[in-house]
Amino acid sequence: MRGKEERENMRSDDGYLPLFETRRERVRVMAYRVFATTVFVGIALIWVYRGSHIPGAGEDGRLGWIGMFGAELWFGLYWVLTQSLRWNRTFRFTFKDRLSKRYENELPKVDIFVCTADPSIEPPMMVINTVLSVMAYDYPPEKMSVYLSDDGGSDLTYYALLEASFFSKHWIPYCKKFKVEPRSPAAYFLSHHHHQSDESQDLASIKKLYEDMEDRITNAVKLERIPENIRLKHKGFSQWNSFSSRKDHDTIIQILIGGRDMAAKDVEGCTLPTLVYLAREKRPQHPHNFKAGAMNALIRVSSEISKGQIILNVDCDMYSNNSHSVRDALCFFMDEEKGHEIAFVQFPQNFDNVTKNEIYASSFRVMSDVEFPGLDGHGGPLYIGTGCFHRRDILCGAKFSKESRIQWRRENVGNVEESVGELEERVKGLASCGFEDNTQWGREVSLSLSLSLTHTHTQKGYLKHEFLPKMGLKYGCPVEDVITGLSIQCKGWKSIFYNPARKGFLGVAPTSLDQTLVQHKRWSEGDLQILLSKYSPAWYGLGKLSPCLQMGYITYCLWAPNCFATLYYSFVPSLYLLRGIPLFPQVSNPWFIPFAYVIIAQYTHSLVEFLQCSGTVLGWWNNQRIWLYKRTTSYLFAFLDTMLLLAGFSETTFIVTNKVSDPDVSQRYEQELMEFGSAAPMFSILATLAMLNLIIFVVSVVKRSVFGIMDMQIVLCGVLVLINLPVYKALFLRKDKGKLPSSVAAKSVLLGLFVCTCFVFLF
Ligand SMILES: *[C@@H]1O[C@H](CO)[C@@H](O)[C@H](O)[C@H]1NC(C)=O
Ligand SMILES: CC(=O)N[C@H]1CO[C@H](CO)[C@@H](O)[C@@H]1O
Repeated sequence: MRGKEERENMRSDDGYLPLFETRRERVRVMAYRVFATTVFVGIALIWVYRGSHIPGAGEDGRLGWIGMFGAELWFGLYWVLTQSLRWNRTFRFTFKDRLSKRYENELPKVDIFVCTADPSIEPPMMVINTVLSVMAYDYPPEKMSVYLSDDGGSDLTYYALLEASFFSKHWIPYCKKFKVEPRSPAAYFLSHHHHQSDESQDLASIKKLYEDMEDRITNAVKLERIPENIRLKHKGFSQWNSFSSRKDHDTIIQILIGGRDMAAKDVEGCTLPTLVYLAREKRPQHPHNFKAGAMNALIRVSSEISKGQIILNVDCDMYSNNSHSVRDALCFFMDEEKGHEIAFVQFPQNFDNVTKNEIYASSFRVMSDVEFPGLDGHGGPLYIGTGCFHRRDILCGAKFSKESRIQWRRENVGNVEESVGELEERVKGLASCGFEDNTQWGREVSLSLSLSLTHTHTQKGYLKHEFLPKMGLKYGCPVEDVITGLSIQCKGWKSIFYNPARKGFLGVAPTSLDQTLVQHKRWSEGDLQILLSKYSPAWYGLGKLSPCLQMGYITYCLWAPNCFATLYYSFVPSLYLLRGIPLFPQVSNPWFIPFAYVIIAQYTHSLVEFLQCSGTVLGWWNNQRIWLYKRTTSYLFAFLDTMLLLAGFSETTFIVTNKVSDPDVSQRYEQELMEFGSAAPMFSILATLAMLNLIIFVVSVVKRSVFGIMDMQIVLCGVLVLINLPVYKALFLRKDKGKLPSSVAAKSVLLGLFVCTCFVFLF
């Protein structure tokens, strides 16, 4: 009641002041629309030219020409789809002072989920730095609970978390006293090792505590076991007595801080946030559904322990770089006017280890600064699995209604009489394998479902479930996050993209080409599966999402099929060059103009856009290279694997990206030297394409004088050679371990020569 009165007073006295503001870029967007229209005219002219100049039957190059037409049709149509991302960019700004003025005493509870899966590639020290950074949020500690889900079920991770719980008693008050940023100890000490000024005394002592802890943990990790004295001292370790393997164990749950008898205070006597360790039950015969399964177990367990109305989830490598992010997110959810429609607030993925020229294009600059703000203008960005705040009720299937207002009142959960031990026992079952059987949790989104006819759904009983709320994250898709976000948006909820100047979360970007390509394979594969699933943005989203948002989703879903047009363009024109068959108009031909215009305009625009997102020219060039490599390898493999999956030959897999690399690799990464180092099939494709183009380029230049002819095929071939320079270096010049193995070199040269010879003599 009181809240309502205040709100009305606020309106009458000083007008209604929203908690966040939305700005649209009108002038720039208008200018962009004009520009895009001219590019579209160019594209249309290219289509007309291709369609009207097809060589007759029996003429040279007819097949190649038709292929070019197909590729350009695809490129053009795909370009049209991507326009949705640039048509209506929207930026958000929050007013945290208004939030605390109005709601400081009514702030909702927030549950923070940190997910880790494997201690060998996600080191416990990294995990606890993330945990400590979110525990130290500038938010009332009694309203905050941090959960670590450990799918590795590792006692080492548990041990590290135990140590972190002790360290937090010193770290959190230190952060508050000196307004420390960022609040991940490792990142903070790294940025503060030079100037030890006024706070030096405290800094030195907290740093000492941290380093001692680090020593103990790294020692335990190195020995792969917990020191006996520690193991005996803390009863939590006894839960590993019945542990047989990470794929086969009981639920392990430990409330390290919080609850009636564990309400620890920090060294200054202040309450600490609740801290919980969870390793859900795993059985070999039971699918565990990867991260989505872990998230769902966390949702259930937390609903008995703290029941925060807001859930934040972060990957274990993404520490908080801004202690105000929770308040930022609440400015959206608690806004009186628009807040009730918002289901989730997504922060961008940023990384603190991208090098200046981002050799693997891993900064996602354009995505964070252009594309996602673009989606936000049409109803909200995708949910990308980390750095995202959700409303619990919506994640658990709440129905959308325009009128409903949520009550931000604190709910008391749990039994006050209950001890921590009893509580732990009680919630164990919620994280068991069998709990989800015959429930709506996760509701599988298998591909075959969408392809079988609707009446078979009824037979299988799917239709009758349709009306029950779907609970939690969806299973059966390598990008469980995107499909979950999509299904939420299809119900009518909105999402928000919030990208503050000081980044909210910083993670670890891949540091080798292999990791980068594998990561993109998973993403593009998952997105393609969404397109083919029941929740396809193309038809399920019809009428539920705004058409532009639909287009935006489809842009990502079509990543994988993009491979064909790009593959075609990256060797067919070159092969035809070898035989002197033109596939493009000559410079003197007026039809040359649309080609030149589209190419120059698009690339200039992309460069300018990249620079506006504070990238470098070389960084842009590297981005173009990765663009090509993703399309010719990751996307191709993703497409093929999805087809195999459709045909029933394979199963969904989930690969966790490695977050540790040996010092050698790190050094090369910092020198921005591309890391190959193995004979992965993807590299063979890259090397062969590179060799093919090199051979053809050399032959063409030798065969005719380059002067006087500005043949687009030569230019294209030359650009492909130029962009592949790091591959040639890795094939023939480099001596370090990151080079391409000589077997790949031999294979690519032979294959390149073979294809060229075949093409010249056989066709
Ligand atoms: C992370 O936080 C620090 C300290 O507040 C700030 O200086 C830095 O710019 C932030 N990093 C990014 C990428 O925003
Ligand atoms: C520039 C930078 O910080 N690079 C680091 C990024 O993270 C990887 C993996 O932890 C390190 O190996 C790099 O040195």
